[in-house]
Amino acid sequence: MDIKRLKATFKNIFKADPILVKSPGRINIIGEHTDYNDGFVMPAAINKAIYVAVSKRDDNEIHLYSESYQQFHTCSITNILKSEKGWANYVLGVADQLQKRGYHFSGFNLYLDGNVPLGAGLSSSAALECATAFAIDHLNNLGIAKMDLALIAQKAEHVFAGVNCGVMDQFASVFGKKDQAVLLDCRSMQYQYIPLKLDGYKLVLFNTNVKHSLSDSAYNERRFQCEQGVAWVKEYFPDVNSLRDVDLIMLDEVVKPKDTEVYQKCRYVVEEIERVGKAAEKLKSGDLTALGQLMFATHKGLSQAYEVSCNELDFLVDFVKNVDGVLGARMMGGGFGGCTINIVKDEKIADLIEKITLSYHKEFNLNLDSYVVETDNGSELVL
Ligand code: GAF
Repeated sequence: MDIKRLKATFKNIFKADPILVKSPGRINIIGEHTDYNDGFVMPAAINKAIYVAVSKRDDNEIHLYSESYQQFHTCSITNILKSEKGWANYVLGVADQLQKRGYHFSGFNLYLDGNVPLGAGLSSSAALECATAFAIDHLNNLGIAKMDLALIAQKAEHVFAGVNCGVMDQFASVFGKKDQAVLLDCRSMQYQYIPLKLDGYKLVLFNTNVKHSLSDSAYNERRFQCEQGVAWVKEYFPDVNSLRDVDLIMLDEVVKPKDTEVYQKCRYVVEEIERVGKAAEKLKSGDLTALGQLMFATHKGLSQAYEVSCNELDFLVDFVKNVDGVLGARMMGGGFGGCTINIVKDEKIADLIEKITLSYHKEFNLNLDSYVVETDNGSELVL
């Protein structure tokens, strides 16, 4: 990202000097659809980020400009309402949440740019929310703890974007660390960094370039199905509060006879929570082959049981399954499009990209984008 150009463009538009905040997108090694079930996730921040340049205003107005959409949005800080411009809602939602929590801050100008591919499941929206929260906090000396910034950003997504997401994406964008994955317990919010030692291998993302329209509604529906399963189990096991507390025997006894669909969904989540624990051990001990197998197992669960995959994602995972030098692959994020994440041997990457791109185009008449990603630090001020 050209920082000089970014600051100059801001100055040109808003006639002021900004602070600049960078918040990264994220990958997730494993632990999908577990965060809103009080389970574990293992994301990492990546070297693709959203940048916001922000300055205070001395009136009570919020003035926003998005470089990608080439659009302005303006509103009063005393009446923050949802906008028809989707991108603006991620900023406004955060400002709204800060106000609801009693924080006082001035009007502001915000210029937004970045290199996280939009709609690719790399959490560009969470990155924008986190960057906004970080910038308002910093400009106004609000002293908000990092964990609260992530939680405020998550709540903004619920209220202004209408997606009842878990906390993984915002957490990763704030707490990511270069060369580390983060193992997060989404119940206690305790976390530990695990060195991402990939000696001789790299993480490669394949972007399907599709985002099927049911992604948001299906996400909320899955969340509801998980809650339904928990409610049924709770009738017999009152100490159960989430799928984190549920085991397969409980599911077999209580949920299976009631509804096979809900059973399948809950079963996937219970198994995936267990898989994350195993995956963390494998990563710590450097057993990338075993980690890769767990990733394939996650994909199978997401595709066949949780039913959040799509033909394009399944095609990409099937394609690499028997390719020499690929240890693991799976769809990543909410589903219905976006990217797959793959662990690929260095010297095999170029050849794989060439072949899979050709085949994907032949099959779907769509371009495939590939990113060899590096991990990076979470939200920070850029000087
Ligand atoms: C999306 C959500 F935003 C996350 O909270 C998480 O649930 C993920 O889908 C699925 O693991 O990225």
